[in-house]
Amino acid sequence: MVTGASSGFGLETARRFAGKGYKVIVAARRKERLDELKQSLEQEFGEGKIHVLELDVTSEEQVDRIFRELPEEFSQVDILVNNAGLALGLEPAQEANLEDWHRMVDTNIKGLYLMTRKILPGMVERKSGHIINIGSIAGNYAYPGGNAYGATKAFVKQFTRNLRADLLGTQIRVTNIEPGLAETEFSLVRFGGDQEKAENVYKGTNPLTAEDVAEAVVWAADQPQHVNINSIELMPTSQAWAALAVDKV
Ligand code: NDP
Ligand code: 8X3
Repeated sequence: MVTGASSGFGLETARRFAGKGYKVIVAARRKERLDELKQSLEQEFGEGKIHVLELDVTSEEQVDRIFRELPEEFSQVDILVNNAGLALGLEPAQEANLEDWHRMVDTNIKGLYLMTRKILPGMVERKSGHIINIGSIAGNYAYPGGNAYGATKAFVKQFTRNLRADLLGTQIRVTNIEPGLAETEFSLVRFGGDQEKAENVYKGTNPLTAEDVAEAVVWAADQPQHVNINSIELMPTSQAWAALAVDKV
């Protein structure tokens, strides 16, 4: 099951898993996009492989009824990719829009733990499963304007580790994938649909692609059962750390 499969990392991850013969549940809010994805993947990899789940991960009620919506053959989730997420705005904290902060927390934190809490009991019962969270370098390093977004990804990082602690002895694996600059619809969403501003983020950078990140997700899932990849941090070669900033008077 891949959340946020209507675009970017989620879409490419769904494609990779389908290509490897997995049955894939593609979940997101934009159902038309998921329907198109299902059609294209089933044309490529065969009928009956993809199930579309229209889902807003921030809705406890929708997450709660997932299993009532899933056909029998899709009801045992082996791998959950908690990918649905977003950044909104890049203003300094004192100017940030509170509504944006609420939405990032609801999606990146609450959505991720609602999904995890819903899917985990079945995995534990079957003694088999893998939860792959999509964190970010923004959860590891601070940057101006990263404020609430980076903090939501720091939650993803620690939640992943704490899940590992809770799940010791159950055979369930948990992984945090932490990408850096990657060209998807991420910046378009962050800048409220401003195409030019979004394109400028990536101009001349040779950023990561959705395929690069999907490759890391599927690689982590493909490891033998006794190997747990705790985290993978990946950046484009063109991205690195800068010196800490100092305010000189
Ligand atoms: P995209 O904007 O291309 O994709 C985001 C996906 O999340 C969409 O499919 C969207 O689907 C889905 N989504 C958003 N809100 C919800 C919701 N409430 N319920 C269900 N689905 C939702 O961005 P990316 O592919 O880049 O982002 C995927 C993840 O990767 C995010 O968690 C992001 O924070 C993280 N990330 C991105 C990086 C980047 O530079 N691109 C780097 C590091 C991490 P829909 O709108 O149809 O619901
Ligand atoms: C997305 C990467 O650096 O734009 O999580 O926050 S960054």
